[in-house]
Amino acid sequence: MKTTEILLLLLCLNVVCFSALPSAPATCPADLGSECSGSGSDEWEGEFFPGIPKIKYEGPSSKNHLAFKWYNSEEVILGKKMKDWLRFSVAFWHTFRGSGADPFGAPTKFWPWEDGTNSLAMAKRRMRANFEFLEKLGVEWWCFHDKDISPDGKTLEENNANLDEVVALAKELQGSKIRLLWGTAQLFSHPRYMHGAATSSEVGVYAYAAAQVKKAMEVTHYLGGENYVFWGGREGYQTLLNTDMERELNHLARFLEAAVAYKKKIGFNGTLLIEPKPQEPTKHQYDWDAATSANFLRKYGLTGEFKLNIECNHATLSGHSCHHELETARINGLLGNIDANTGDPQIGWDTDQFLTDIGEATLVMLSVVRNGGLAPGGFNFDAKLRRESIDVEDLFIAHISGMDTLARGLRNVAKLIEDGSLSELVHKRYESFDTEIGALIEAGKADFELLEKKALEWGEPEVASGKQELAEMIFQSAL
Ligand code: XUL
Ligand code: CO
Repeated sequence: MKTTEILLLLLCLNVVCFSALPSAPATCPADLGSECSGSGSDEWEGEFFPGIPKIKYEGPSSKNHLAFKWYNSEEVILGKKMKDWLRFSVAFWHTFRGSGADPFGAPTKFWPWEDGTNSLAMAKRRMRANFEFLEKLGVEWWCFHDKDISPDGKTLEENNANLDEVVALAKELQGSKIRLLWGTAQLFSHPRYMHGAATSSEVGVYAYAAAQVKKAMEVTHYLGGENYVFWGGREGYQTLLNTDMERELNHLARFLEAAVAYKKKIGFNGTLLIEPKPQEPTKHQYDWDAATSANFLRKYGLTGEFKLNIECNHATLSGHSCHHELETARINGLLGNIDANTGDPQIGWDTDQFLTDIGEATLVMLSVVRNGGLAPGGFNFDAKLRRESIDVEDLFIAHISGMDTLARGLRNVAKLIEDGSLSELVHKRYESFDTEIGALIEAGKADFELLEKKALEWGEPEVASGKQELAEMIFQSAL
């Protein structure tokens, strides 16, 4: 039996496994980590995606599944090119390391360019595949986790050397056309991070995490990255009985402070982003939602140094809509980037699916337009193919569909703005405040004595209809 088959079998003994393994070609999925080793060449004969053309815009009537129906990159909508509103990015981890494994099943995806190893040569070949994918899809941005683009060595020094080698190739492949939206350090899968990284009870782990983030920030800067992301991973608790929450939050704040200082030291001008998520894998994460994260930044004096990366699936896990989270971030001046994905209404975990709901996409774009765009942030497709989608072309179809959905959302926002009746309805709803007394309230100049005087003078107030169904009707007519 080959090493990879033994590894897959072991994986299946640990979890309930339903797949027929022996027929699967040898491969080494991302989550098997450095157990897979091997040597080979990073070269690859011909194209990684033969038969897939450069994806073009063909318009809404096209039946070609390898064409855009709504996303027309150069078309100007609301004063900006679509590509500048949308700034799409491919997430390396899902698209190139996603194996299709889930808590009950082994990997299902075996891409032709994978040789079954987690070697440096394989990492470089995979990077070449990434850039061909971006070029054919017409996406100008990409995002990575350090651990997904390069294999670990035996020591921190070896890890860093491997990362340098892969990043040097990525820099060459980026050329002048492709840019890095953001980089991040993956501080959650290695066993050392079982208690968290910056919130670990072990000072050695805190230091190791700092060293890993330091390096990830350096390579993000080297690649011209526009942002750097912190996602908690295991920052949080399973039970407060064994957790000193106050101490952990302080450690986290000190860690982020050190990241700000290091960013300045190396001259990295990118935005630092925090990505809220309520739980998973820990029961409670400290960056629960946008409001919690904003308050954390305020309490620890970090406002001004960080923005938020709002992920739609994380929003719904926290019990909010994506639109709510985007608006909360926006009105706090914190909307930096969007991890564009969606969950499944019946499955209560982070399924990271491509967003295909036109209504939701329209609400997302409403916030983005109100924000004047996202730059230097963008839309990172933190989304993966479903376990059952195993053809190479599915990678293209999924991204095309996600891009078209958001493009359609943008077009709908333009329709709503042009029509004007929704904003008129909202404006009308608050018009009782467009008065002398309303202006005093909004300026903070109406004290309780004055308001009591008015209440006595006016008597029982008249209350108008909220027009909720009318708002929904106007919204629906734009979709
Ligand atoms: C996890 C998640 C991550 C971050 C980057 O839920 O969203 O992929 O976006 O670490
Ligand atoms: Co994310």
